[in-house]
Amino acid sequence: MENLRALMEAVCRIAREAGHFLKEERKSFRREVVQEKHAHDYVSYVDKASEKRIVSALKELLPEAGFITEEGSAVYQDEPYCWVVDPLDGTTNYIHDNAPYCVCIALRSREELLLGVVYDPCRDECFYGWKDGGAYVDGQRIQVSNVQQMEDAFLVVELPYNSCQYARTGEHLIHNLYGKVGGIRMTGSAALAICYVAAGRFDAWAEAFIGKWDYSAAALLVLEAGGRVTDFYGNESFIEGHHIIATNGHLHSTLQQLIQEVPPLGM
Ligand code: LIP
Repeated sequence: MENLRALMEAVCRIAREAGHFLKEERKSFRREVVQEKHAHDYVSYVDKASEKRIVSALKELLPEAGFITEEGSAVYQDEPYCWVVDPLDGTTNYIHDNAPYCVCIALRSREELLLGVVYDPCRDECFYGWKDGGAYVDGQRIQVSNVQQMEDAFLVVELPYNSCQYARTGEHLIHNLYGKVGGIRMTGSAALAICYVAAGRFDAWAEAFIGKWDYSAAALLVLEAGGRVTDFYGNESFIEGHHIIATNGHLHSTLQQLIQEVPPLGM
């Protein structure tokens, strides 16, 4: 696709506007409006309204593209290009007036990710990048860290909603990493945590039962920042997957082996 950079700059404007909408709505947000899609998987009018705004803006930008979105307000009919949109990643944080939460927009072809934008309205930081164009945060080029050993690693172990299928794996990871690495965090926003891997603020991240909308935009940034992204089996063609590992590259096989010792049920 021609001129990915110009397209990405327009997507950054759309993501910032959507982020400002989230922040404005947060001021008058009432917990009573929250609905539950699945156990502990929440949604509110803010997720849906934000998605509608983003989808209509992207339709003007690239009318021929399809959509894969968290709230399902637009569809994919095997178009050559597809937007992958999470209008509010970190919904549970948002509902409780916690950070982080963000807006995620990726564009992909049938084979690969082409551009990614993640806007964090809490810190007013915009992470973005395009294929073969590098990854950036607010104009600064970003690179993954150079941490080689797990004992020095600062990593993220996210626990998805699907506790019945992931509890054993989560417990195994925490049990085998706790006290043996530099630090473990759980953020509640896959997209921002993966952006932090791209920026060298974390060294590795892993989560299962994750939506394409949660990881696609940020995964492109890790690849452009010199890192590695695969599914839990180590496949580089991960964009249809739901079990994802994103690292600085050095720690990838160690983390993947640890997960494979107790893989999620049903995987
Ligand atoms: C969330 C992810 C988070 C994960 C949650 C949920 P949402 O996305 O960002 O990493 O642990 O289960 O999937 O629902 O806030 O867009």
